[in-house]
Amino acid sequence: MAGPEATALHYPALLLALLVLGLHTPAAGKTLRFVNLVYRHGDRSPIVEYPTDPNTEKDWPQGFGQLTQIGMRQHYALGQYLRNRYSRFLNSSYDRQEIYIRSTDFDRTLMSAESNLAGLYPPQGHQIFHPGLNWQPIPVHTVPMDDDKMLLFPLKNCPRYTELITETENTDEYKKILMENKDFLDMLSKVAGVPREQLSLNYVWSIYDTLFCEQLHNKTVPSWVTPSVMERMKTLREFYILAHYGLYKQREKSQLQGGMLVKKILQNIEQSLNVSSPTPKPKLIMYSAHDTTIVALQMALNVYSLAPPYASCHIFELYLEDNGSFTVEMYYKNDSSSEPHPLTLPACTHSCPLDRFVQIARRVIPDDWDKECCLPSNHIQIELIIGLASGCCLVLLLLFLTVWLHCHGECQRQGYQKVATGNGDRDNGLNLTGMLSKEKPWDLRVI
Ligand code: PT3
Repeated sequence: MAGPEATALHYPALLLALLVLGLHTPAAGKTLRFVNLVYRHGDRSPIVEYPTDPNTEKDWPQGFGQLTQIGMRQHYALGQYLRNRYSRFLNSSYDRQEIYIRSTDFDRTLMSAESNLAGLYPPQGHQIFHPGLNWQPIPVHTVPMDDDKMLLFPLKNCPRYTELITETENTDEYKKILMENKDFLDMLSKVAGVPREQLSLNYVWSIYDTLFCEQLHNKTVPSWVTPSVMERMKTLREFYILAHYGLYKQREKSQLQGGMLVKKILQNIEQSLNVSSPTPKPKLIMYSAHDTTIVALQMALNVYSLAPPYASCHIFELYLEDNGSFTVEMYYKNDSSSEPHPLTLPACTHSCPLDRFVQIARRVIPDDWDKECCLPSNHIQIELIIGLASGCCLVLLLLFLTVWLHCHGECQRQGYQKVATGNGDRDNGLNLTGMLSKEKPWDLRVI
C-alpha cells in the first residue's frame, strides 16, 4: 500500500529542504513538525499451545492470536495519551490528510490500530454519525503478509540472514548459554512434551509466551510452572532476541532486518520536509506491529533494552528549532502509567540534529536488500536467462556444424553423392538443374 509512503530516500533533496526551510522560518521556539510512531499490538490470546498444555484454543473467546478486551483497552488508552500529547499538533477532529496508519495484516494489529484511533479521534460535532456512538471509522492500511518488507520481522527470504543466524549459533557465547541451560532444557522438554531435539530457544519463547498469556488470563497452568521456571524462560527469550538481532555482526543483521524500517522512517521524515510537493503530507504516521518490529528497529538504532510489552510505542518526533535547524527526538512509552522515556541514539544527543541522525541511521540502511541478502535480483535473473539462451544457441550451432561436416566428409569418403531432382534442388551450393533431368530423383553414382 503505497499511500503517502512511496518516495525514495534522496539525501541531497533532504538537505536542500532543510536549508530552504531553515532559512525561511522565523525564530519562534521549538515546533513539532512531524511524528512517526511504531507500536506493538495489545494483549492477545496465545498463538499456539504446547503439547501438554491443559488449555486449548477453545478456551479463548476468539481462538488463538486474537486481541483481547484488555488489549483493546491498552490501545484505547494509548490513543487517549497521544490525543493529549499532540493536542496542539493535531487537529482536534479527524482530518484524513494529517494522519496515515499502516498495520501488519494480522487481526490483532489491525484491531489494535482501530482501538488506538478510537482513543485518538473520538468524533467531534458534525463527525458524530450515530447519536450515542463515540466512534468514527478511520482507514488503516495494510499489505499481505508475504509482501510486508517493512513491519513483519524477521524478514523472510534472506539467505544471508539465515547464514548469520547459523554463524551466531556457532559462537562460543551461544553454545555456552545452551550448555549452562542444558538441565533446564532437558526438564522443560519432558514436562512440556516437546522432543528434546525440537526444543530450540524459539520453542522456549513460544512456551513462555503461551504460559504468560494463560497466567495473565487466570487459566489453569501445570504445577511445574513456578515463578523461577517462568523467569528462566524469560531470560532465554531475551537471549534468543539478542542472538537474532544483535550479539554477533549486529550491524549486518540490522542492515538485513530493522534497517528496512529505519529507511522508511527516514523517507517519511524527508517527505514531511518536502515543501515543493503540492500534496498535503501527513503530520503523523503510525505503524501497528509486533514485539519483533520494535526489537528490530531498536536494535538497528542501538537503543534496545528489553522485550517490548504490549502496546509499547517507539516515538520519533521531528522538531524545527528556533535557530532554523531540525532535530529528531526519540521516546519509548513502555509503561501505560508513566511518561515515555527519552531515548538517545549512540553518538548523538537526545535532541539529535537531523543531519547527524540521518548520518548515523544510514549505517544500517541496506543499499540493495535483495543483493545484500544474496538473492538474485530481477536484473541478474534476466542477464542469466539471456546468457543461458545464447550459450544454448551456440552449442546447437556447433553441434549442427559438427554433424554436417562429419556427414559431408563421410559421403565423400564412401563415394556417395546427392543428385538433384531436376526441379531446382540445390546441393552444396551448386545448381544441378538440368544436368540429370532424366534421372530418378536420387541417383547413386560411382565417382
Ligand atoms: O506478540 O508481538 C507479539 C508477536 O510478535 C506476535 O504478534 C507474533 O507472533 N507475530 C508473528 C509475526 C511477527
